[in-house]
This record gives sequence, C-alpha cells and structure tokens, in this order.
Amino acid sequence: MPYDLTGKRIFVAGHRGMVGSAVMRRLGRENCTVLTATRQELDLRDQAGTRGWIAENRPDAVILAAAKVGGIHANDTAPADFLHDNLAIQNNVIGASAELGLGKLLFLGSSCIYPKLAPQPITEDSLLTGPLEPTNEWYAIAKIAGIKLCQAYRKQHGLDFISAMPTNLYGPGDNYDPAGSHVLPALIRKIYEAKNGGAAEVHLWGTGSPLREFLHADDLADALIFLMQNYSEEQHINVGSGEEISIADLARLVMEVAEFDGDLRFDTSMPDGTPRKLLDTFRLSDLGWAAQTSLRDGIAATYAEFAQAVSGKGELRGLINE
Ligand code: GFB
Repeated sequence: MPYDLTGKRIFVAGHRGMVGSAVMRRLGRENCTVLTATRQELDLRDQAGTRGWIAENRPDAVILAAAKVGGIHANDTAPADFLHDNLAIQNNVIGASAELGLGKLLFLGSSCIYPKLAPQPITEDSLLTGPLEPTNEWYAIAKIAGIKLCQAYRKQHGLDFISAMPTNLYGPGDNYDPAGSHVLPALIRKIYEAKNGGAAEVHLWGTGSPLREFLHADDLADALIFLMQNYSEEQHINVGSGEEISIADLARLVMEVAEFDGDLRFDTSMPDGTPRKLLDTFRLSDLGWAAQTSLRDGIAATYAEFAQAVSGKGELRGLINE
C-alpha cells in the first residue's frame, strides 16, 4: 500500500542543508505539514533533546536529511567528527522515532557505503562485500550502521523505516568552502575565481581520472518523496542519475559553462578516493522513477546561482569558513 502524505506531519531533520532544503521545496507540492527545528533549537547529537523534541512535536513521519557531510579532504582529516556526529544524529533520530512508534522514517546514506572496488554499476547487494575506501570509511561506517538500525527496527518491531543511498549530489545550498566542499562546488568556485581574477589555470586535486556520478539535489528530493510514498522494504535502495564523468572532464564541462578557457593542473599530493562509483539504479527505475536534470543544465543553473551570490545578490554557506 502506498504511504499517503496527505494531512501528515513530516519532520524534515536537516532542513537547512542542501538535501533538506530541496526536500522542503518538494514537500511544498504535497498537502502535508512540515516540521523543522534549527540547530539552535535542537542539536540532533543530543539524545534527550532529540527525544523530547520529537515527543513534543509528534510527527507522523521523518525524513532524516541531517548529517555531517563534506568532500574527500574533510572526510579524510576529520574522521572522528564524521563517525561520531553521524552515529549520534542517526541513533538519536531513528531511536526516538522508533520508541515513539512513528509511522514512517526515511534514512539517507551515501554511495560511499560500498566497497572501494565494488563491481560497476554498483548494486545494492554489494554492501559489506569488501574493504571500504579509506578516505571516507568513517562516514561510510556510520551510514552502514544507520541502514542496519533501520533494518533492525523493521525486523524487531515491524516499523516502516527505509533507507535511500544517493550518489554524489550538487545543487542549491551546497557548501563552497574550498577545504571542506565536494568536488562540484569546489570546481565552480575555482573556475569562477580563475575567470574573474584573470588566472590562466585551475588547480584540481588528485589525478583527474576518478569517475563520479552526479545527481541534482532537486532530483534527489523528488526521488525521496517518491520512496516515502511507494517504497517499504528492508533493503536500502540506490538513487542515481546514470550520468558518470571523469573529474578532469567535469572540470572541462564547468569551464565550458563558465566560458573560461584555461589550463588544468593536477595536485597529485591530494587523494583521488575511490576510482569509480556508478550506482545501479535498476530497482528504483523499475518502480517508475528517473532523474530529470541533465548534468550540463544542472551545472549551468548552479554556476549561475554561485555567480549571483558572490556578486552580492544571494547567500552561500561555504563562502566564509564555518
Ligand atoms: O567530491 P569529492 O570531494 O568526494 O571528490 P568523493 C571527488 C573527486 O574529485 C576526488 C577530486 O577524486 C577528488 O580528488 N577533486 C579534484 C576535488 N579537485 C577537487 C577539489 O577542489 N575539491 C574536492 N573536494 N575534490 C566523498 C566522500 O567522496 O563523496 C563522502 O568523502 C561522500 O564521504 C561524498 O560519500 C558523496 O566522491 O571522493
């Protein structure tokens, strides 16, 4: 039976993040009440506070988009934060939601849960079949624990808790902090600054050869609402676009969009991470969902948003070091 969102109270945990804010925009098209709490109002790492807030606000369902996230360098250099904070957030939200008997919960993971050298495209049942990519194993272990916690509550208490595993994401509200961000916002910023600063070259991390798949945050949000309504299984489910590109070609695409003609330089003292992570999305497409935004269009919109923000007409999170 589909889960009907009509009239429901939905708690979007992490509503100010890139994924959470996309979920907020998408839920605006559903006839439901959205509940949110800012970080000042509720620290999701605080177990008693989280339980108290959920008990008081009585959501019917939760979309758990709150997490400590970051790019390869942030993951590699702050392993304790990525492991501890994510375990705390998800244990508190999933645990309290289970204790209070909420009707549905959607947990969000990441494609980095899969083994570093998983066969491509990566199917859901590759989970726990091999060693993880070392730069992000701390984050990955937390996310694997989250999947297992949802499965455990299903098995032991019959709760409708599900997990979605998105591929690399980008879009409005991304983090542009040069040290902490993911590759796409980093390239957008570097290329914008090179163009506007009259530089002749752009410096990339690693060799440029790793392959990544990118999904626009608004497509992810659409998939998540689709899954809330239509998915109720123990196994986590992949969410991807099928659009895979090397990091060097990604930089060339951003340069094309930005109309900047410079050289690429590679800093091989920085890590490449996993060589390839393309998700197999057969299970999701078989249910009837597909991404809508092409990578070029998504980058063009995101580049325009960045350019507008830095010229003083908008706001971006990572422009100052948080
Ligand atoms: O997006 P990204 O930081 O994360 O990096 P991962 C992807 C690739 O882009 C790596 C290269 O090969 C980087 O070396 N790259 C090139 C850059 N230039 C840059 C740059 O200026 N900044 C960044 N950030 N990368 C993350 C995981 O892995 O993906 C997380 O660490 C999470 O846990 C996330 O799963 C989705 O794709 O390698």
